[in-house]
Amino acid sequence: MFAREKINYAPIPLPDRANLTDDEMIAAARAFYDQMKKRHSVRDFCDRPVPRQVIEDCVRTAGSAPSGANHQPWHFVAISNPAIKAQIRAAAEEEEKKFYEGGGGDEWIKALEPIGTNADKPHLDIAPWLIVIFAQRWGEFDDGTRYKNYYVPESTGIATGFLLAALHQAGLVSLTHTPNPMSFLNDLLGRPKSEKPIMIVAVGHPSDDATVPSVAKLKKPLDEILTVAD
Ligand code: IYR
Repeated sequence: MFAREKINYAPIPLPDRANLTDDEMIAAARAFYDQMKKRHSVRDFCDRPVPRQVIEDCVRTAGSAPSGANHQPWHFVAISNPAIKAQIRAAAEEEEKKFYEGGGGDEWIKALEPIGTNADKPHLDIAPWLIVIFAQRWGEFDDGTRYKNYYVPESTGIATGFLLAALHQAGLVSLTHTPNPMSFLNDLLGRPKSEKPIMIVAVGHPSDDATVPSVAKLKKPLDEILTVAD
């Protein structure tokens, strides 16, 4: 994406400055929290389609995330093709079966009990879209030479967070899914070995009888997650 000669330091005035009053900030921060706390990971999807344009804009949001040296070390593959989704489901369930039959280890499998997960992943078929996030270990200049990427897990993690927030804002539900190992996704989706699949996000609308585990509503209180030094 980058032409080597175009990468130089050239500051521009801060675009899109918000400039809110303190009261406006307080209201805006609370309104965003009120919106985000309604986001849940949902495992029960219905097959209602979602316009491609919505997915594209949510990925645009993800792509606006900050990243190490602004290298944007990510690639997203959005899949609505039923045959490809079925292949992903079959391959993921094969891995999950090994995990839940003991491969994950007793402690991990026990930790998942309150979440109610198991090796069946019907959402990978039913959700109208799967978005796979790939992390790029290195990038390529227009002339084909390689450059190193920095803070790749952090950058792709932030972008994925943006993606989940954007999907929620668009009125959709999502589920992050991380079969282990995930390298089958490179072959299935034709991505180069230099990219590491880090997550599958199932996206769509919830089924009428969708549930979430009650523990999902237990969030650590602020005094547990925040220390203020003032
Ligand atoms: N990858 C498995 C197991 C799993 C692991 C964690 I940590 C979770 O929060 C949920 C599931 C699966 O997707 O079932």
